[in-house]
Amino acid sequence: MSATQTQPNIKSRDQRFTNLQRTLVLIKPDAVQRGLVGQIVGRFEARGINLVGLKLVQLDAQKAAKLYEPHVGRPFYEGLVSYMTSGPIVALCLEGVDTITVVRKMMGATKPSEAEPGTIRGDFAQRVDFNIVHGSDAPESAARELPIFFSNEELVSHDPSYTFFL
Ligand code: RTP
Ligand code: MG
Repeated sequence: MSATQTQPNIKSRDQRFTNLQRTLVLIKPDAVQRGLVGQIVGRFEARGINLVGLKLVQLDAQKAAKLYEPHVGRPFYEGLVSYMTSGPIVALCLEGVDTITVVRKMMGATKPSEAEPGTIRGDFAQRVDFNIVHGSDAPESAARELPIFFSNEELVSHDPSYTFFL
C-alpha cells in the first residue's frame, strides 16, 4: 500500500498479479510419516502462495510410473517408484506469482546435502532418496503432472483476503 492509500488494493487478482502460475507439489511418504505436513504447507501459506488443491493420496505403481515417466531407465527409477508408493503422500496445487520457480527455491537442491538451510530439504532431509518434497520443474511439467492428481473440478479458484496485502 502506498503512503496515501488508505485501503488495500481492491483490484481483482488478475489485475494485481502478472505471471500467475500453478504448480504441483507432493509431500512425499517420508514427510507424511514424520509428521511434517503442517510445517511444509505452512511455509507455502506464509509465503502468500495460494492453495487451490489439496488431497491425501496413496499412489499406485501405475500413477507413479506416469509421474516419473521422464526418469524411466535412470538408475534410481525403481527405488523412486517404490519409495513414492510406500505410503500416503499429500498432493498440493499451489498458485502464485512465478510459483514454479519460487516453490523450487523453497524446496532446495535435490540432494539435501546441497540444499541451503532455510529450504525445506535443507531443514528437514539428509538423503536424496528421502528428500521430502516434489515440485514441478517447468510450466510444461506442471501442465503434465497436475492432471495426474487433480481434475479441473478439484482445483478451486479463489482470491483469499490476505492477498490484498501482497
Ligand atoms: P522432484 O522431481 O522430486 O521435485 O525432484 P527434483 O526435480 O529435484 O529431482 P529429479 O531429478 O526430478 O529426481 C526425482 C527424484 O528422484 C529421486 N532421485 N534419487 N538416488 C539418486 O541419485 C536420486 N536422484 C534423484 C529424488 O527423490 C528426486 O527428488
Ligand atoms: Mg523433478
